Amino acid sequence: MLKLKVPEMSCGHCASTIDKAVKSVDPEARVAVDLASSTVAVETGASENAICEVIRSAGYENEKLAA
Ligand SMILES: [Cu+2]
Repeated sequence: MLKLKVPEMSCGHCASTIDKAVKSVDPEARVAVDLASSTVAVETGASENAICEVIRSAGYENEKLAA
């Protein structure tokens, strides 16, 4: 499981933008957004870098956390 810190994520709209971005890379991905801690957990078969990149392209800087 990939865990990301996404500091600028602040509401449900951000969460759904990030969810869609991840699913554009891997439609089967499981995405769990926790707004309270500004973290996103992703279960995916895609590469971690691809997920980080697509979230960044959607406008959200992010940083990988230790799993
Ligand atoms: Cu938002």
